[in-house]
Amino acid sequence: MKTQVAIIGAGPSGLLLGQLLHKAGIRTLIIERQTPEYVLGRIRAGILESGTVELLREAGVAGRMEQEGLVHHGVEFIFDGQRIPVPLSELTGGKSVMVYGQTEVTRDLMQARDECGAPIIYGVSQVQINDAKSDRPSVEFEKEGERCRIECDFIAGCDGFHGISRKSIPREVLREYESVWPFGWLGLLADTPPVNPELIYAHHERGFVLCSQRSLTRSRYYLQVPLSDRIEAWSDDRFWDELKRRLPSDLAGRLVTGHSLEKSIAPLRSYVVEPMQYGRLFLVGDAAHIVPPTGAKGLNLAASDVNYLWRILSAYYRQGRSDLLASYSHLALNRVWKGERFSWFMTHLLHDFQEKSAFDRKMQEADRRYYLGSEAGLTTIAENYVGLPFENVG
Ligand code: FAS
Ligand code: PHB
Repeated sequence: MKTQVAIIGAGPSGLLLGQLLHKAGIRTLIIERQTPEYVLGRIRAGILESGTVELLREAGVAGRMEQEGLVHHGVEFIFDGQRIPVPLSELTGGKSVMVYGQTEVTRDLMQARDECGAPIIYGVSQVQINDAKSDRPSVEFEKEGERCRIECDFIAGCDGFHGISRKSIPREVLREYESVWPFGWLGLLADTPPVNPELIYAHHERGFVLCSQRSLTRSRYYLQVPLSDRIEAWSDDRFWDELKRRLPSDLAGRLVTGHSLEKSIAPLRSYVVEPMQYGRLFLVGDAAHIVPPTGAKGLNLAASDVNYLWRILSAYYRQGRSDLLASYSHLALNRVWKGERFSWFMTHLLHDFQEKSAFDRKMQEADRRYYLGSEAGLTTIAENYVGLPFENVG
């Protein structure tokens, strides 16, 4: 098999990159380990930055999002029982975020891929990357017992944190940066109306709370839990009771509870690998970086990488700009580290750290009072939350 860009992974990174390159007339082939149903079954992100929304429009897959997505112009913080509105649009010259689940983004991208007839192969195994440093790299994989080979110009490693792309780069080439957080997030999805029109990020002495949503009839809630907690110990009733204990009484009083459609505990990690390219292999999204979800940056940083890579590859094929190929890692990492910082900042600001010293807990409290009590503080939160601007390519 031959193509111009071989894409490993059919999550949001791989599908969005494939769609943008296809629209630019560049041939791609996507290979995916799982089935489409499995990929769609993963309940993950819910908030799209303004830049991600624009990119989905540029990819021609924004139709259903425009119909069903919810534009949010603000978000709310709570600490010491005090409710603090953050007027995102007012503080950022009109920018907003879109509430539209990653599952729906992935579904829209899968449908677009099917409609354009561009090749995608599910259920692959034994994937191997060859000759990434040459100008004729290739990808091998197995499908139904047959060994296959893709000859290509470039390889996009969009295969997530546990994929093979990052691991196929010699370890001595890579620099890894990691911080593992001492707690997890217990998430619950339910067909219940959201407790509040805007998202709520709440600090509480019993632990962090996030009240999010997928639509006006589907809610997503998260509770900070110890890493030792197991999902079997969390019945729906226990979840709802704990959520009510961590919310102010007026919100707890109007919380609509219901049966969980999905319930899971996710560990929190901050991770970046440098560089994000090796010869003609480019790492994209979770293959290169992970953030704690507190800043709603994971999916959006994946889109950020795609924004840079598709423009660089389009300039290569359409204007002969091979000089831009070497700029991908630097451009992507500039924005990745700002996303890592904001996610780290929000996680530090809002979670309960049992092991912190009394002094450090006072510093954390002072941070909350400063950032949530000043125009400058609220503005820095708002401009990072809606998404910082992309740098120009070339
Ligand atoms: P993905 O991991 O989504 O996709 C990688 C794809 O590659 C997968 O389909 C995988 O099957 C495939 N693959 C792996 N190895 C392969 C191989 N060898 N060959 C072929 N295919 C292979 N982000 C937020 O912004 N907000 C959130 O609330 C949030 N919650 C999250 C909760 C959880 C439990 C997790 C794990 C992540 C969460 N994230 C969240 C982050 C998440 O949304 C990611 O940022 C996003 O999925 C990144 O997309 P991809 O880079 O495409 O990686
Ligand atoms: C979600 O809806 O899943 C969500 C929203 C905002 C976050 C994290 C997760 O910061």
